[in-house]
Amino acid sequence: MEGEIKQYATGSILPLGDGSTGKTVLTRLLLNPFMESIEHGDILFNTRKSYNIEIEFSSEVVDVDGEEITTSLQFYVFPGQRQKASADTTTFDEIIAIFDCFPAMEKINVILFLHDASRFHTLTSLEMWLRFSIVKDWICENTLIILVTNKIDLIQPKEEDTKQVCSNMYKLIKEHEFPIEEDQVRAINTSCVTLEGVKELREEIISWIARKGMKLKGIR
Ligand SMILES: Nc1nc2c(ncn2[C@@H]2O[C@H](COP(=O)(O)OP(=O)(O)OP(=O)(O)O)[C@@H](O)[C@H]2O)c(=O)[nH]1
Ligand SMILES: [Mg+2]
Repeated sequence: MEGEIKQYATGSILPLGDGSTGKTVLTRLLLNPFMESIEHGDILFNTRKSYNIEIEFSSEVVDVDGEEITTSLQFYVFPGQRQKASADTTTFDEIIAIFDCFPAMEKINVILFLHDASRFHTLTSLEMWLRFSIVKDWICENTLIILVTNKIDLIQPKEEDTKQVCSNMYKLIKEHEFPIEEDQVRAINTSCVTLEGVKELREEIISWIARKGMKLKGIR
């Protein structure tokens, strides 16, 4: 039987940011935008601090210029904690050292730089997270960078702060001669409580990976 050629695109997504900024919760919400409120509540109230890598996948058919692309998202979520809290807890640096050599971690399609709108220092520490991504050489011409201001249900972020950070990030990336355009650094405000911005963020990620992710062909 003759099969039909199917188009696939796959890409990695890396949420980065300090502990408790919402990386794990937001990832779970991005995976399933149609969840029941009971599951939403369970994710919000029962998510614990991460001490290991969390790998999550989802797949969806996306129309790109009239062509159906089966788009797979691969989320690699690490703990935000960089200082050791006690002898038996693990840090971001310890876990990344193990998973660094994953092929999917070589170049990242979407990096989410998350901060918590109610804790200003989590915004200023994004420069450190960006410098880390630069050292790791995760950014390439197919990388979309999104500054995610999370927890906007707690406090409304100042637009000028977000704009300033986006512009500083782009400047730093260009100083290191990464081949990315200014519109590859974007900003989205989210709340994992009200779900504001979550769908918009999901659409940005899926649409980017459908177009710029690794392309494969297969037979249906
Ligand atoms: N009010 C509010 N709380 C949130 C929001 N997003 C996440 N939280 C809460 O913030 C806490 C931390 O969320 P996590 O997703 O565990 O944060 P994380 O960035 O993965 O933290 P680490 O695993 O320590 O790196 C949890 O209690 C969440 O329920 C949000 O948009 N608004
Ligand atoms: Mg976590």
